[in-house]
Amino acid sequence: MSTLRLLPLIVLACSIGSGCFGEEEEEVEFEGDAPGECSDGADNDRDGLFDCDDDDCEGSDDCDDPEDVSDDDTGD
Ligand SMILES: [Ca+2]
Ligand SMILES: [Ca+2]
Ligand SMILES: [Ca+2]
Repeated sequence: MSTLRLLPLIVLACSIGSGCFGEEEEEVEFEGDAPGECSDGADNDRDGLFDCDDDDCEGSDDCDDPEDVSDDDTGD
């Protein structure tokens, strides 16, 4: 049995299965996976959404106010 004969099969399996040619799985980054990322003004996971606009920052300390109460006219 020749290894050469198997080579096309291996290449085929690699192209289908993805990841044979150094395609290392990158760590999935998301906004807010590190402290301060939800308020650093950067799109940390490069999905087009910045800081509190990113769903990933939902519920973080930096985005704690779900309702914007800027029109609070209680004026005590
Ligand atoms: Ca950010
Ligand atoms: Ca983002
Ligand atoms: Ca995101």
